[in-house]
Amino acid sequence: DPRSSMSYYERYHPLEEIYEWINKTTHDHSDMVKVILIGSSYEKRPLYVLKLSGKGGTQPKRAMWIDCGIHAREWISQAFCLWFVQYSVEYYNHIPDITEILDNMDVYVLPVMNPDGYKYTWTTKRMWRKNRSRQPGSYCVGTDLNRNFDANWCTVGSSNRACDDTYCGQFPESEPESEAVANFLRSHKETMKLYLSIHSYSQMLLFPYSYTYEEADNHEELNELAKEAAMNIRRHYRSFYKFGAGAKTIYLAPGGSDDWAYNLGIKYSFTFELQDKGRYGFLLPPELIPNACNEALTAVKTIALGVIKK
Ligand code: ING
Ligand code: ZN
Repeated sequence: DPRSSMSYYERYHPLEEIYEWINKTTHDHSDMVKVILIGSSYEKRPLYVLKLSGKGGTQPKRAMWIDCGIHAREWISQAFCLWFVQYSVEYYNHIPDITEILDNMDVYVLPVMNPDGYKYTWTTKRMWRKNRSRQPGSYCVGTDLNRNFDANWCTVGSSNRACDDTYCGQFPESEPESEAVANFLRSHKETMKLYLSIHSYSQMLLFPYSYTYEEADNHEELNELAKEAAMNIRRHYRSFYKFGAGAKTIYLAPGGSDDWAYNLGIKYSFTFELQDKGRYGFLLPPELIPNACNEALTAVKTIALGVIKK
């Protein structure tokens, strides 16, 4: 059975397995990986961030952030965070690009930003997007965590109705998951140089703004980094990724994490939409995990190295 030879990283994993994986990875690579509890979800599940660090480079270290699984049903996203951490611990000091990245930046990885929603997609409703918070005066459940940040919050492109998939929540950072991420980034804003948020699907490399059609101050710089990443993906994997400011490239969407991080002062801020372009959509078959993750890895490395060289 060829399936039995598929690696751990070529499969999707339920939440409990990911928690076990976090535990095992931090123990097996205690020289490189530290675990940080940044908060807990609405249903009181822990939000663990893995801090990856190399030995070299100059101090104090700059840092970058990657979150996965803001949206529950985008399973390739959570799978990518595991893939990225595994690649980092396996190839640090063996492959130059990841070595250079980890020698120059601490990398904070949040593999499952929305654990309650992720759990729910495994047990009850595969196409769930939001978290699982209860809303006063409504039978509907859940806030869209990527509409809950304080960036033109709850304007056009999101909904103030609790039953909708893009419900913005009661107020900015009303949700424990978005509040935990925002608090962590605020407390690390001096060193944090790059923010990355991993979603699916549609194969796009997006950057601020999504809440307005206006261009970011360093639009050209962001566009060049995204273009280089898309070119590298095309060269290596023959896959096409669009790139551009969120509002013009995908749709107007206020309250997103990348726009908020950008306005906080993290001037290199991106949202990746991984495979595919709609054939399978959120139900990307596990056979496609390696290619999807390698494409995303190419984009992460291209952009991180570009930021390091600035
Ligand atoms: N797409 C994102 C969403 O939250 C996005 C697009 C990017 C919105 C950046 C805001 C900021 O709708 C998916 N697939 O979730
Ligand atoms: Zn998403």
